[in-house]
Amino acid sequence: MPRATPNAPRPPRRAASAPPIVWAIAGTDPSGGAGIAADLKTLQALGVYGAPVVTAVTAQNTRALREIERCSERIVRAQLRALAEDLPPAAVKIGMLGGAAIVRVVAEALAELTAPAVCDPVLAATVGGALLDAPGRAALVELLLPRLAALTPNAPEAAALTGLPVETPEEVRRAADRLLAMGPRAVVLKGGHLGGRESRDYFTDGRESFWMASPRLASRNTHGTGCVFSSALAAGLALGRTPAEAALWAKAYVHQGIRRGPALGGGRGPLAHPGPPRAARDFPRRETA
Ligand code: PXL
Repeated sequence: MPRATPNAPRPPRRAASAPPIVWAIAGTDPSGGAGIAADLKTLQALGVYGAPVVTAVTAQNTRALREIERCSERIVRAQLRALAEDLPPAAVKIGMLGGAAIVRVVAEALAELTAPAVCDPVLAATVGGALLDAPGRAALVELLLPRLAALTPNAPEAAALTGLPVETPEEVRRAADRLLAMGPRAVVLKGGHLGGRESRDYFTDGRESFWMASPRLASRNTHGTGCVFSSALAAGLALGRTPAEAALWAKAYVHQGIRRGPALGGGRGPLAHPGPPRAARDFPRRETA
């Protein structure tokens, strides 16, 4: 045997066993707090492989949203086809879509898949500014909701999609039931915008309904909580958790992220992404509804 020379390439290491793939279909946010960067950090931290499909580019920071440029249908369709041919997903996360044309392209791609899809019906940015126009909203209701494993609106999004008021616990339940009747197999209506000492989210899949309650944290670091929650839920589904288990895990991940968020920027800062939640205090209390 010849002696190994110092510069000889090392023999290849055995590939690690393949993690489940999650497609993240969303817009970009250069602050890294929200959008597709937040999705990828979340997916990585939770042990799945994130494949990013960009639908729009935004210019924003922790203080304000400045500009949006939507991708063409053509390039979004091409990204989805490239993934479909080579990297089939175990779950799909859908965030900002921008307009009806891209909603249609994404709905067509979902029709070819069996993997569960989670949609965060992104209508506005954390720092203000519309991220989906009115025709896009109508297309989302008509084409996308019926194809989803889970829909994860916050209270203003649930109100916009149903036309119902969403403020009291009873209104939250009624709006979630209405959304469930619009097609998704589960709805998590997030109560982060509703105020109160606790942040209370409502889960229903028509068979099982419960509240997920966590103490509200006094923090500015809530940029992209919607993106992070829906990505964590998709990661849970990709790893074989039920939608209810995945929702509880996702809320724990967001709570941990806000609690440990780095102090960055002068406005709404990003969450931390230190890995799967483990501390008992990050897990929500589950209350049967
Ligand atoms: O969290 C919703 C969201 C989705 N996508 C982009 C965003 C935001 C919120 O700020 O900026 C690009």
